[in-house]
This record gives sequence, structure tokens and C-alpha cells, in this order.
Amino acid sequence: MYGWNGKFLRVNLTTGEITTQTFDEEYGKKWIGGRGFAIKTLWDELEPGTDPLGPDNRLIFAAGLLSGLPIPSAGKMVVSAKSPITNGYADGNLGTWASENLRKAGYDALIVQGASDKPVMLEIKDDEVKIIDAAEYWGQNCDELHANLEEKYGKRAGVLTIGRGGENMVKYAIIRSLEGRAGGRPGVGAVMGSKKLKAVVITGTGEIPLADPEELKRLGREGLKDVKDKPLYDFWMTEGTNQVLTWCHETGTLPTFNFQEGTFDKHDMINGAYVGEHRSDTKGCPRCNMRCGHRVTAVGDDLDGRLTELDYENVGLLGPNLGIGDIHQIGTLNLLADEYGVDTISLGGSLGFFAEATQKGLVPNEEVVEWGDWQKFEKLIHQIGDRKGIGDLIADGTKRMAEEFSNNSIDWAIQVKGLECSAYNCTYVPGMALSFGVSPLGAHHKDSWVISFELRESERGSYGEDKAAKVIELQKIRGGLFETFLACRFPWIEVGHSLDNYPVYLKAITGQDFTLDDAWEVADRVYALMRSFWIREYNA
Ligand code: PTT
Ligand code: SF4
Repeated sequence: MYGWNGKFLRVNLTTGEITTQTFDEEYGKKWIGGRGFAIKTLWDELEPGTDPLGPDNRLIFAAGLLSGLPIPSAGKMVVSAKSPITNGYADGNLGTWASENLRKAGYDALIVQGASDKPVMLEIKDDEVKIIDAAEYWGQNCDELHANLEEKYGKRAGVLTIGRGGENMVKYAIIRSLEGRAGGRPGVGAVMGSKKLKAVVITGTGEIPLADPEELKRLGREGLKDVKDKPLYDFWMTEGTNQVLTWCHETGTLPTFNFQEGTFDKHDMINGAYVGEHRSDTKGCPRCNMRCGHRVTAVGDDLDGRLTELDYENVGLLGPNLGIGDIHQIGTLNLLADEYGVDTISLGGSLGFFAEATQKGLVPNEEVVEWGDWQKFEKLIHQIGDRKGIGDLIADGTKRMAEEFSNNSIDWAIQVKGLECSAYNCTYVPGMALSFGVSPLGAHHKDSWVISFELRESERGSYGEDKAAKVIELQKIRGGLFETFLACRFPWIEVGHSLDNYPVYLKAITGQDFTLDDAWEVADRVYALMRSFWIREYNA
């Protein structure tokens, strides 16, 4: 069989047992990889009602058929678990050398179960797999830890870490890799912390089993050239995802003051053009020629001059949503989120909710935070990451805070299924509200970013069946194809690298004639199981 190794690596942190489990081509074709392997594992192996932060939850690191290969923007891995914030399916799509190394080490996925009673890390070198003591690293934040592990294992090792946010099980803790890659917004990092697993380091020296490696190299070179030659490429390289900010401001969809407003007067000091001009450099995922991590300097006593990667979601939620219009101040909050390893979207949503609670007089005097007071927000992030003082409550997210504050505050807790909303104010875009509402992940834009279609094709605020149809179509392409076959979706959605390229890549990888229709069938299967999982776990 080509493409798949046909092997999962399983580590039980309670018993110390390390095993492998094989699968055949029929299973591979049914679930493909990434999100497909993850949801199938969670569905089959978890008892309904399993505590997401208990030892029985599974923490899954899965590659896909495309991931880690030298084709456009494929240095990605799915990290997944049952979510401690939604109780449903959680995942993130993380840029990391770990995907390539995992496949080269001979595995398609790593499944971690059980929990250690002391801090440990996993060291995987091909078939040598060790659970080793990580006491010396416990308490370190992500950048320091990453640097230490990179020094020990090399720059091309796959290094996955949690910060103190993950250790302290902040409900929206993520897993980090590289300079600023962060994945698993619905609390996958908290699950890693609950297992006392501080890091995973993977090095693989074998070959990924490819049907036609020479052809794949040729296709990869052509694909990368196609991306670079696209008319939108230069604009993308200047503005990246931050280009969205101006557009959101102009359409009234920018989350401002906890989504109370949709425009922001300082938008031109934090938009894509401004960041493009004031950034220090760009970073990205492995082997990508569309690097989108625009790094700016942070400010403040301890962080002054340090670099941090900004994307639109980070800027939207840590900027206008908190009333902050200075890109370096936003950078400071972003850097702290990356250091503690907490999701910027849920963090910005939770801080925005807390600031609105202040505005409405619900917060005790000593804790209040005013819009735009970035230094107070900075202090709160330290408290959240370490779960100290009021930070302990904010670390549980908006829905839990709304229970605490009552006074109908659930009405302005901007979340779905408990997961805070990505950076789109839906007042005038009901299609995007639908997309958030029907996502089994909660209010994440990743699977169906219908807003661009909606604003392009219809009157602001209008309703129509075409929007619902588009939500379904995008769930298949973004949530299905890109999350199971596994590559970054930006070459397709941002510069127009055609979807028709992917079956061609898959032919060289597997030797089989995949069609896009096959991909949609897989997408439907995977999506149906994610939904079923949500229904099964709801109040289980
Ligand atoms: C992703 C979510 C996003 S989506 C952003 S900005 W975006 C936030 N980034 C964070 C960050 O940074 N630091 C932090 N501490 N928390 C963060 N939380 C937020 O996480 C990311 C890119 C981006 S940047 C996007 S849109 C695309 N997402 C993809 C996807 O979902 N699937 C796919 N096949 N390709 C994608 N390509 C793009 O990847 P999550 P990454 Mg991602 C500093 O993780 O959980 O999916 O949430 O991982 O490697 O950082 O890539 O404007
Ligand atoms: Fe990573 Fe950005 Fe490249 Fe996608 S476009 S692979 S998110 S650097």
C-alpha cells in the first residue's frame, strides 16, 4: 500500500505501555487521515460522557496523505481530542515538522491515552519510543521550551509543546510548534496538560511510502511555481491574512468592544497594509512558499523588542475587540498568548466579555478593566495562564463567566457550544452566523468561511438558501478535503491553486485514482461522525 504507513503508534501514559496498531487500505481509504483518523478514534474508543480532562480522553496527532510532502503548503498536522470547552470534537490544524517526521518514523497517527502522575515528554525516533521525565521543563513557557528542545534534537525535529496555560488546563489552551504556530483552539492543549505531557518530539529517518516519488517531486515543483505565479501572490505576501481587517471594518463585521460594534476608528493603524509595512519579517510552516506569520515587535517591560506572529484573527480579537489600536500593544498580548500556549481567539473573546462586564458594572472594583487598557489586559493574561486570582475564572471562557455574572450576560457571551467566536461580527452576515451555529467545533471559522461569498453575492443582512448551500459546500472542501487529506487551504482559497491539483498529487502518492467526488464522500462521512459525536456527548 502506498501513501499510508498503515500504522498508529499508541502510548499509554498511565501504564507506560507503548504499542502499534496496523490498519489496511480499506480503512485508509475510508478515513484517509488527519481529522478522519481522529474522529473515528474518539468515536470508537471513548465511553459517552468521558471527562475531557480525565485519563480516558485520547490525544491524537494525525498526519494525512498530503501532509509533510513537498507540495504546496503541506507541512501540517491535525491535533485532536474531546474538547474540555465544548464537550464535543476538537481539533486544530498545526504547522509543524512533526507531520513529516511522524510519517518518516513509520506512523500515520500517534494516539496518547492515560495520564502520567508526573511531568513527562515523549521522544519518538523511528521505532524507538520513550516516555521520559520532563520535570526540568515543567513551568517553562513555549518559546523557552521550544528553544531548549530544538537545541537538543535539531531544527528539523518535530517539536510540539504546551506552555503553562496547558499545564494549568486553561480551557482554551493550544499546542504550539515552531516560532508561532498554534493549534487546537477548543482546548487540545489543556488535554495534553491533563496528561502531564509537556512535549512530544518526533524524528523520523525513513521514507514515506510513495507510489511515484519522482513524479511527486515534479508535481510539487510545478505546484509551488503555480502558487508563486498567481496574480494574487504578491498581495498575499505583503498582507497575508491581515488583509481581511480593512474589509471587515468596511462591511461592519469587525469585532469591536466585544462585538458590540462592527467598525473601529483606528483600523488603519492595525490593518494588513500597516502590518505589511511595519513588520520585521515573516515566518511560516515547513516548506511553505506563502509564509503568512507577519512578525512585529512587542512592547512593555519584559517583552520589549521581542517578535511575535500576527494573523487577522489575533489582531481582530486582541485589538478592536478590546479597544486596542496599536499593533505593538496587540503584539504584546499575542506574544503572551503564544508563550502561555492559549488560543488568541478564545482569549480575546473572554477578555472582551470581561471588559463588557466591567462596562456594565458587574465586575468588582479591584478587578475592572477599561477598553484599550492593554497593560491591564497584559496582567490578566498572566493571571489566566497561571490561573491566579480572577484569571482562574476567565480561564474557563465566556460561557462559564456568564454563569458566574448572571444578569442575562449569556446574551453577550459571544460563543457557540462554549467556544468563543472567531473575528466576524455576524450582525449583518446571517450566513456566517449559520456557519458558526452549525459547526460541530463551536464558533470556529475554519470549516466554513462563508462570509466572503455572502458579502460578495448578496445584500448585507439578507437571507437566502444559496448561503446555506455554500456553508455545506465549504464544510466539504475546507472541513473535509483539507482536514483529512491534510494540507493548508491557503494556496487554494487565497491565491487560487486549483482543487483539481489535489487528485493529481494523490495519484502520485497512492497510485490510486482519487476524484474530488471521492473526497466529498469522505468529507460527508467524517462530518457526519463529528456531528454524531457532538450529539452523543451533549449532556452525556
Ligand atoms: C487556528 C486559529 C487561527 S485561524 C488563528 S489566526 W488564522 C489564531 N492563531 C493563533 C496564534 O497565532 N497563537 C495563539 N496562541 N493562538 C492562536 N489561535 C488562533 O488559531 C494557522 C493558519 C491560519 S492563521 C489559518 S486562518 C488557516 N487555518 C487552517 C485550517 O484551519 N485548516 C487548514 N487545512 N489550513 C489552514 N491554514 C491556515 O493556518 P487551529 P497554524 Mg492553526 C500566533 O490551529 O486550532 O486550527 O486554529 O495552526 O499552524 O498556526 O496555522 O487568520
Ligand atoms: Fe502555514 Fe501560512 Fe504557509 Fe499555510 S500559508 S502553510 S498557514 S505559512
